[in-house]
Amino acid sequence: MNYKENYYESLRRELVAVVEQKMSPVALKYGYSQTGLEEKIKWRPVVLLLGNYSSGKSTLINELLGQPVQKTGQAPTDDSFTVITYNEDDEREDRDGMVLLNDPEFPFSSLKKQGKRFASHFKLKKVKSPFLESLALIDTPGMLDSVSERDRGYDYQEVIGEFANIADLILILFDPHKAGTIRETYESLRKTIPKSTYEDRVLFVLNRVDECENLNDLLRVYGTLCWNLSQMTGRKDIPHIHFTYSSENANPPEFLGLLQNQRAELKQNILKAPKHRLDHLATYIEDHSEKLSHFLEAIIQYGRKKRLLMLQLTLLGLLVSGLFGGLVFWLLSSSDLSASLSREAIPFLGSGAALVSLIAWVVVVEMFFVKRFYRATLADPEDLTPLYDQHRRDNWERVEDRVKAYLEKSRGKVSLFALQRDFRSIRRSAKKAAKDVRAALTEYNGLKANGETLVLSSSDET
Ligand SMILES: Nc1nc2c(ncn2[C@@H]2O[C@H](COP(=O)(O)OP(=O)(O)OP(=O)(O)O)[C@@H](O)[C@H]2O)c(=O)[nH]1
Ligand SMILES: [Mg+2]
Repeated sequence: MNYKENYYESLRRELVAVVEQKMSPVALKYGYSQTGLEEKIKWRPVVLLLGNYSSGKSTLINELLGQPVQKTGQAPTDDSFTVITYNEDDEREDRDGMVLLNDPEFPFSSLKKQGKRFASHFKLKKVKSPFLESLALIDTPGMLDSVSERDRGYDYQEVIGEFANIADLILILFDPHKAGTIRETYESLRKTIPKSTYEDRVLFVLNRVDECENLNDLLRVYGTLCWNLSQMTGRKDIPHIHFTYSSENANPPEFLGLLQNQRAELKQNILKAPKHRLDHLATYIEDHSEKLSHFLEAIIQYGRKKRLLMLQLTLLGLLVSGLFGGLVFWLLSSSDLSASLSREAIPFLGSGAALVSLIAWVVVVEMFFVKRFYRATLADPEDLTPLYDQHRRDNWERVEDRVKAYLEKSRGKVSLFALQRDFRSIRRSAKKAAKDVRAALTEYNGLKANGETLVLSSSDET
């Protein structure tokens, strides 16, 4: 390993350690996540290929690997998610979904909740190919507009979201016949990938352009794709789109001479996936620390509101029971009974009445209002958090259900002290990690790639 690779590796380990030691324990404790947050980021760099059926995902993968690993064909060919990773041995090794989901070496355990149907559509192929030396590829079933989630037997959008979280680079392939009909895929990406990294992590590819009859046809397809993309993204600016076609076609139409096949450039970009890993890790920490803080903040707010409500009710209860005790005292002193009672008995009975009414108040009235508050909060948890900008609204959308689930599970009994301590610890470690990582990334990017030479900063030179 040269200096730069060493630097990369130690930085990567450091980031995974921050997630594992600081964030995961809190995330698991409160049910923010069911599996350790580090699980998704500790494996090798991952490139995810998405797109319509027959858009050429598997053909591209075979081309990258230099061998026919994936089945290809004109009709919808593959309904499985296939992870393709490096094998030391020449002989290919395959694993089925169940094994893959349960093996802690891999980052897929959070997909276990998708059930057996998903497991039977999930597999791993270990292939000896130089292309896979520093990354893994994930081939996905083509999008079919006619297939509903029920037909699939698992939640396709959620699965795509989980893979997108793991992936360092995502390719979305279109073809001229179905340019831009992948709203479902797009929606799950939008929900899972932080906006700030979207542009760096997603590559759009218009594939099979050799099937356009002429330049006019290609421009028409490009126009349709741009229109559909802007409809999906809600943005007017169009992302860079790679025009590519398979090298299988030895006789591309003449007009393509005007247009460079960006296949080679695309391959180079895919090979850069490991470079995205550090950025992905830094963003992963920032994103989860923001969401985890928002999650804890909402539960803390619940605890505070409940404490205030109980305090107000207790004060009111003291007042009511005091008045009631006073009333009993006054009634007893002014009634005929006062003669038959000893002098100490009347205040004693008055205080007793006050105490009993206070207990009754706490048990009946206070509990009634606290339960009502609990139910009202579950019905509308948005009251727990100020949503003053779109960023917070987006984050809230991702954590709201988890906040509800925690409140339901704990039946609204939360420990403010522990929550506040954990909240502070997450803020502190994430802030420090994010700052250190950004500084380290700048330094890393300044290092020369060739061997052990590095650009010295002025402080290093002295
Ligand atoms: N002309 C042309 N044909 C292509 C190109 N890429 C793929 N094909 C053909 O298109 C068909 C579909 O390709 P696949 O690679 O199977 O597509 P896919 O996206 O994996 O499809 P599913 O697995 O069904 O989702 C195959 O017959 C390929 O030979 C291309 O660039 N140009
Ligand atoms: Mg395929």
